[in-house]
Amino acid sequence: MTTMPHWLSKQAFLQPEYPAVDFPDGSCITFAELEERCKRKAAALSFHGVKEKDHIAILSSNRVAFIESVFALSYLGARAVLLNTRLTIRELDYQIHDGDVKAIIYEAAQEEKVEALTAGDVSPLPFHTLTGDYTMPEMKERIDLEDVFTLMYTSGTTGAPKAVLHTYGNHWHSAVSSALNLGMERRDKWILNLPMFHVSGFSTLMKGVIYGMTIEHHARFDAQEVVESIKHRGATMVSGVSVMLEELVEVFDRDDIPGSFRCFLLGGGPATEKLLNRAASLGIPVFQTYGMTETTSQIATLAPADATRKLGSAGKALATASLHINAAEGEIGEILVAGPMVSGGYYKRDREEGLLFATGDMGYFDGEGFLYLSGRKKEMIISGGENIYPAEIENVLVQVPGVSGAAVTGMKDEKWGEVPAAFLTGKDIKRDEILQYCERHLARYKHPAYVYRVAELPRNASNKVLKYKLTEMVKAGEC
Ligand code: S0N
Ligand code: AMP
Ligand code: MG
Repeated sequence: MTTMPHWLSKQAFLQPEYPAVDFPDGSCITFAELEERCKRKAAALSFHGVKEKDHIAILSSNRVAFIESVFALSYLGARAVLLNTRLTIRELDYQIHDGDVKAIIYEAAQEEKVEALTAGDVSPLPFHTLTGDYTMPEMKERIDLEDVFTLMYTSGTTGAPKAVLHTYGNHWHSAVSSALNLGMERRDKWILNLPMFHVSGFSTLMKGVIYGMTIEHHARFDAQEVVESIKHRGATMVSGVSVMLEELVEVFDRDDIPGSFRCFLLGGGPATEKLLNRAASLGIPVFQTYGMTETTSQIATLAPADATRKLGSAGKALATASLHINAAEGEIGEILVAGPMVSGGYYKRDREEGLLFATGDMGYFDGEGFLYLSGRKKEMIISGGENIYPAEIENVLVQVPGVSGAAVTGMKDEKWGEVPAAFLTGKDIKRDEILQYCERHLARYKHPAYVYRVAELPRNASNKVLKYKLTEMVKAGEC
């Protein structure tokens, strides 16, 4: 057991008056205020019956109440199950049920969905019920690195979502290893505009309290707002996915940008060379990174110093991590990873044997040990940084009356990088009806952008659908 003082209480003690969270309107919350607010929320949650080890869901876009809830849960030793606000009621029901969620904390905008949930006995806790004065319960002032802190859902090849378990140790080592790689400067300020329900946004929040660094909270991504923060409010770092950087290069004026802006951490999916070159020509200090929910964000990162020489590489493993390729030297193989930030496994699923985690991503090392990603072994589509598993969509599509067979694959997309395309067999297939059905069952970003009716699905000898053939059929104008 390795314990340490609670990260937030520690910063509130060390630098009570220092801004923990800044806002674009110039207001801020100090570390002392944030600690106070989180403990008040912990008292409210305790009043509502939340106890140590309980699984409590949070369904919210980026908000201060989200941040408060996260640390309130930690002060009670409860675990946060982070839910994607874009999901439908059915998708949420699945995760809430699978995650053994006891109560759900949510923002007003999610009320309709929460009221329609059918999964078990889940207490609804809208943010507005968690204010007020309640008796302070005993707070967990020490963090045990082995305790589970968060659960975040990702899908698998079968289409059934599973919860990645993150311990405090995973988050701690992720933040510390990132700092060993990117360095830390006294006045660093990291813009938080990626969703906190993803590890991309959540890890920025962790860095804030672990480093004692200010985060600038943005309710959502807005390229102009990012530029304003860098130009006028001293933001030095920001994380984003490709589609965000694409927008940023459109509004970015290199002459206006102060030297204090030192990092755009680009992750969550591939980036085109065109985008990387454009960003480099504008002087945007892009650090390309490779990471996933299971690795609690970054596990490898490329510094701008190497960015031109190693264009497109995801760099080298962070100090505490290691990367391996399951193939002969220099050849493409599956990327295997290890390190203290790598999750120990999924909730209620058997732990994989062995030290290395098989990522399902394919890649190779160049002669100097730089990692290049070259595709995926797992069938996954990444649309604007959101992962989509074809099986999940296929399982829904075959339920539509008239559809006898369904196969989904990713197609290149100018804006989102990739989007799902559905290939269906059956009679009387109407695109509108398909999409209407999807509306109830799948988050919008999972809806097929293209629906093709085909006479039959191309299969191999063992009856597996040959997805690459589907793309070829489209290119050849055969569907
Ligand atoms: C790109 C974002 C911001 C777009 O969202 P926006 O503009 O807010 O959309 P809305 O106004 O809500 O909706 C407008 C219409 O667009 C559709 N839509 C929205 N998003 C998508 C999407 N991704 N794909 C397809 N369509 C989308 C809406 O449905 C709506 O359409 P209609 O009107 O028809 O309903 C947003 O998508 C976003 O925030 N993306 C990023 C998500 C993310 O964080 N992904 C990363 C997940 N991975 C990880 O967490 C691990 C990697 C990691 O940690 C990391 C990642 C990046 C950088 C650093 C790190 C790190 O290691 O630290
Ligand atoms: P998530 O499960 O949402 O954390 O997404 C992680 C996945 O995004 C990885 O398994 C990769 O497939 C993909 N990914 C992350 N970083 C990169 C990168 N630098 N280049 C290409 N794909 C990436
Ligand atoms: Mg938008």
